[in-house]
Amino acid sequence: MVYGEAVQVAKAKYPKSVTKTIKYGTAGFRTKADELDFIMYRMGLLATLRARDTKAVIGVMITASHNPEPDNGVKLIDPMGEMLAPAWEAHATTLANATDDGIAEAMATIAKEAGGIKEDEKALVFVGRDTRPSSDRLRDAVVAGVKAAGGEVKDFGVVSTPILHFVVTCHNDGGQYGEPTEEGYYKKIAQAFAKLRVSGASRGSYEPTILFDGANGVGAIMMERFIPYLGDSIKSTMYNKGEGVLNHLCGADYVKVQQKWPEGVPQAQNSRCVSVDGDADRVIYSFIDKNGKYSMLDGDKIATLVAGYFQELLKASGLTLKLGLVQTAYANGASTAYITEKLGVPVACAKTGVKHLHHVALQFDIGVYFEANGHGTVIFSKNAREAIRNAAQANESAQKLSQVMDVINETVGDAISDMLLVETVLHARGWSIEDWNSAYADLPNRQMKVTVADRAVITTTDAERVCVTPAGLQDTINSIVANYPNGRSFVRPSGTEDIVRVYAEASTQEGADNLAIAVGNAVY
Ligand code: NG1
Ligand code: ZN
Repeated sequence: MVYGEAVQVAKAKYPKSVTKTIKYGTAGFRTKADELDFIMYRMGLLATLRARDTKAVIGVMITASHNPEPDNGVKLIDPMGEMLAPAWEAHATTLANATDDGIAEAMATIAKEAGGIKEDEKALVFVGRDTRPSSDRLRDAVVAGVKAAGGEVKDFGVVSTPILHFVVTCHNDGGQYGEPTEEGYYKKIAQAFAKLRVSGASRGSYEPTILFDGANGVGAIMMERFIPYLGDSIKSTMYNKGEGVLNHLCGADYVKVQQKWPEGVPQAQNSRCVSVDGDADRVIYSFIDKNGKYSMLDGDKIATLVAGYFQELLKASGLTLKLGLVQTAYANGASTAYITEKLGVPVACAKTGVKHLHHVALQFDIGVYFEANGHGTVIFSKNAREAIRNAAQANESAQKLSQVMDVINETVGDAISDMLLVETVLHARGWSIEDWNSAYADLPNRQMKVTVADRAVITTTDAERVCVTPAGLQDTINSIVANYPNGRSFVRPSGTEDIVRVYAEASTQEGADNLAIAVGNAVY
């Protein structure tokens, strides 16, 4: 029987242990690690089919990002580093929900729907994992899946999500984007970064010193390996290197959501603290000023800093390329006002989830996209890339643009590459973190989670800023918001948790808190 071995191995080693229906969502599959073995196995099967379908290497990343340590998850990476194509997200859901005996039929149906995938064609799958204790075991399950479907595996071991995206892309484009190895990633980025500061690492109020909060995860390991390549161009002191619990009271998600300094990092005044999340694809900055006041600089601050710098370089180089910024509804209103009114850079709003932002960013020659939580990157159209590289021969600003392009990991949001991008802009401007922070002041805001019987009853439109159902909810939200100066609030069902998220901002923290509570009550 076709795919018979896939069924046999499933029954013998990876039987289905969960009966409830599960869905491949924005974060792939993510849940308690104990419930994931059969899903990992099946994603190994699916990655093999997808590799045959695309005639390219497919990536499988085992991580639950910023979630607590007992969780885990899996995401597939398409050939050019993109998130899995929507039709294949549906296939992933089908295969994950099939019975053990139904696996062969599900695989055959997927193969047929994809236009006839031959079961004996070669397939290569790149696998990476984060530092969770369960990730090693779950890697074995993915490998078993690939092998049962007749494919081959290259295991990158413990690696960040963005490095896996990078190597998949580099392998599939024949090495044009870079060398498809972890070392190739460090080399490409470090070389470009060093060129941007040949005149010395200190400049004006900028000092090349950072405190690095590794969230006790893979980001710390990647950064430690990266440091030798970076030489003196940046001095990073490492904290939360794995001595504590992953993502616990530290890391990008904790710092952003709790708006607190990470534990385990000394509270040095006027020092930049860089926090990454559990798979190193998000980054958040924070600092304590000379008066002891704490400030957090999120994805919006990064996006506006970067977009402003690109605008300046474009102007100086004389290149007429369309620059734009993509945010989500969670972007602080003050950041949107700053970038549109002060800098005059167009801003587009996308639904939550980087694949949506990425898609919208494609409409620009240079698309800067960031979620407020620090996940994002910059992408360049083919036209922009060529124009910049050509102009770089004779023009200093274009040359800088070209080097900045090589610091960026375009394949996906990348905490370490984004950090080096921020450091590049701060260095170019001679800015301290305080200078950067003073560009605009965030509107006070609050995020809340509300548990409801069925979150699917809430549907939204206009990039999730307006509720369509239940009937009347949006009118109620509007009438509540009207009571708060500078008030803005929206609700949407989470794509990764069984909750509804409420976001509110207002001119005071008390106002934002009360607005979130009032809107939360209207949802409940
Ligand atoms: P959900 O749970 O759909 O809000 C969260 C984040 C997203 C994205 C995904 C994937 C917020 C408000 N939401 O999505 O931005 O990062 O997880 O990990 O931060
Ligand atoms: Zn992450």
